Amino acid sequence: MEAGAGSGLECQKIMDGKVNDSKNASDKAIIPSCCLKARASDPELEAICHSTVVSGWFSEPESCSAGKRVYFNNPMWPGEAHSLKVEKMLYKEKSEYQEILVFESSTFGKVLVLDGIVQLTEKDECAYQEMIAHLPLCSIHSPKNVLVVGGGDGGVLREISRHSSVELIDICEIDKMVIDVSKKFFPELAIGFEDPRVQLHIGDASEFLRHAPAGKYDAVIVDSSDPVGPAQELVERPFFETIARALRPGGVLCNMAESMWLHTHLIQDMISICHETFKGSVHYAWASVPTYPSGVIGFLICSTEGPPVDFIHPINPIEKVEGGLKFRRELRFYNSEIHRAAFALPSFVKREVALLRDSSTTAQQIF
Ligand code: SPD
Repeated sequence: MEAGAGSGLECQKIMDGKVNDSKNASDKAIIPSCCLKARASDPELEAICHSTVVSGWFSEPESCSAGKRVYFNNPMWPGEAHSLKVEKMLYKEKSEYQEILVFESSTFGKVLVLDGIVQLTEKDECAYQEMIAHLPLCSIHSPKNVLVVGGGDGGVLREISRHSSVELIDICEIDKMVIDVSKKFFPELAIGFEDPRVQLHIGDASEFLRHAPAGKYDAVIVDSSDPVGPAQELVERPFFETIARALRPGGVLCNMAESMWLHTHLIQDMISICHETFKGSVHYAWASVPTYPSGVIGFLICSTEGPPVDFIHPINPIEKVEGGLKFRRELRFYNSEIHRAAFALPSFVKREVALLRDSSTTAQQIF
């Protein structure tokens, strides 16, 4: 199905609140991409999620509001709630952009939550940060200039620092308070900011990219929050176009790309846009992160036109990067076997995502 086409009804169901009735909820378990776009163009429909702790349990999230309506679901994963037992609340504050919450959980260590959504836990953050950094950087020879979009906790910077060939790590984070909170509560991640190669830019990433010299970066890593609220435009075409422009020929993008169990529409949209924008190769990879909805997270990984990039067989394996395995701390999740395995997709994903393209295109050609 073409993006948005025929899905206005689904959009209407959600805006009418019918998504909470059990029949409709089971009919449609994911938010259609048209709704995400509608929200972007109509501030009245902007979804705001709230952190709630009831009887010592944090639930992601208990309630969200869109305009005047309140939903007892997150529109990104309706009909589900993910909970962690809270040992101690450590911090709760509203920044200019979002609500920031930190708590000590019983089983996953400290947890960082933005607008009611878990961003990381001390126990499983290694999987996400290591994958989003090393999938792209191990796929190109000798990366030098890297840009991180978002990533204010510093974990992705920590991982990029393992690459001794890298000379410059620009990071553009919109919310300075996230950085400050990470420095206070998550020193094992915020240590990433101590690397002298890091240049911090506080501001809007689209704006930053529009002013970046064309072809400046070997790799861009988009470590955003979910596309509800401030991160909405990070899944839209103009944003991908500015990234493609900022990359050198044969440069690579790795973008957080949600869950294949929950968001095939959104993944389809992103893949479609990236095929048109990047003109090199476009792949989808995934990893297990137990505290993210459905327990997995995906990565959209693309290259611009130029020297071809073989993402599946890393040309720059981490095991051969000087100090790569142990810089600052040992790798906990990523290795070259996990890298290759991350591109193996379940059959339903190959089928559903392949539907996006014209019927003559097989799943094999896409992945
Ligand atoms: N559903 C949560 C996705 C969060 C992605 N960003 C995590 C930031 C960690 N550096």
